[in-house]
Amino acid sequence: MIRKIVNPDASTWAELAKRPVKDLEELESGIKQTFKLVQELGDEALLQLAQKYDGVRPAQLLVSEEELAAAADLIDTELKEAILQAYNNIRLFHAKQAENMQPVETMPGVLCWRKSVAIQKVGLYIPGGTAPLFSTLLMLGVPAKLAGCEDIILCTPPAKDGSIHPALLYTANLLGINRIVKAGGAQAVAAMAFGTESVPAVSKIFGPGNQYVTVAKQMVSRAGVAIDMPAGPSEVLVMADETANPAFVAADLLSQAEHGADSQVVLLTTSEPLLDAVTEEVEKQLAELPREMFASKALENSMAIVLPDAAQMLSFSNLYAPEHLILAVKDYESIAEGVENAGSVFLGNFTPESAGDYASGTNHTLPTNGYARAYSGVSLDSFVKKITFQHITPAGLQNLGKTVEVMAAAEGLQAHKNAVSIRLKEINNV
Ligand code: HSO
Ligand code: ZN
Repeated sequence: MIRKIVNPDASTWAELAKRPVKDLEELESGIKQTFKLVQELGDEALLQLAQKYDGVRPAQLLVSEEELAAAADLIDTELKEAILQAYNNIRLFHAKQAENMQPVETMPGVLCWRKSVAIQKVGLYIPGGTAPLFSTLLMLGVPAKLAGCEDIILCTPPAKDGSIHPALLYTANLLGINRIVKAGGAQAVAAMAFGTESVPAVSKIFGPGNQYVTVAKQMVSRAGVAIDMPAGPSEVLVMADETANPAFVAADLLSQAEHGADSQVVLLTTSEPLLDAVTEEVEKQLAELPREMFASKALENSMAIVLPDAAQMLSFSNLYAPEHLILAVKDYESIAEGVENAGSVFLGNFTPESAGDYASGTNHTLPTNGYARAYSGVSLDSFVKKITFQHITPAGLQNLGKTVEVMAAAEGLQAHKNAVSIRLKEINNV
């Protein structure tokens, strides 16, 4: 059960805010072998490794048009409608993120502007397993499409019978993503990074995965392929006072805990009676969960901390920098103003994290492991480069030139100075 800590001394906070460290380096040599195999054998390596790790050698590496077309009939209408609703909300929220910067005339005749240009080739990774994360495909596919990425490759491991979950295919169809590769693990990352006969090499790889996928992404990022962000186990921090509903809080903690045994769940509260009520609720609700095993493991390394007031809860949360922050407190609006480090914030008693995980519109690919101190979650920006442009007229160079000449000379960079002087001379001669 959750570890209870009452009024910890401030000197212990930094230790409490630490995530367990995992040494993943030993995985690297195995992953290097996988990379080598993919680089040498291309598609054939992916097929062999599917046999080895997924228990099936798919007849074809790519999902066929027939498989894609059949997906809609294999899932029920209710789910299709839900996916459509989520798609619309996520699309609305992400479309508004488009930036249209007007050119700025920094001095007369000196014009600067910036434009967002899509990353042409991107790779999306969706893990397989018991819970097919078609919601993650929405979170990555919607902004990729909105940004205008030309080539979108989706890699996901096949089930034992060689198929891909129809909800995932239905979602891909909706997004207009039709290059779907039946490959998972480090081999999928390698294929997207280096390219094979069927998988074009991409410039940026997105998506969650197990530790092999995570380490493989880190390794290709050292070789020049961009990745969305460093990934770690999912986490939630709930801040709750006496106005919180213990059953709601318990449900939120469990919704994060069920993701995996290594999920991080933290409760901060000013009210010990609330903490006791939440603990009771957690036990009750946990027993009913199909994924009880994962959730109870996650709770074992989680904590509930009692603090004297809301200001201290906020300070601790900012130190911890949670991926998800739920504010089940009376003054959630003013507390929200003070949030400095968090991936995504959920305000009030009726805003569960699940809403953001699936369908409210915000992205659920968020920084974990304290990276929220410096990183943002995935957004439209993640799929574009922002290129700056400038145009200077002869009059503009007359206005700006001296400044550049003086600075270049002071840095001892004569050729830089010359590039301006040579032009000014020409302007002054005509
Ligand atoms: N909470 C997860 C996202 C997710 N939840 C997907 C359900 N499906 C990580 O932010
Ligand atoms: Zn979730």
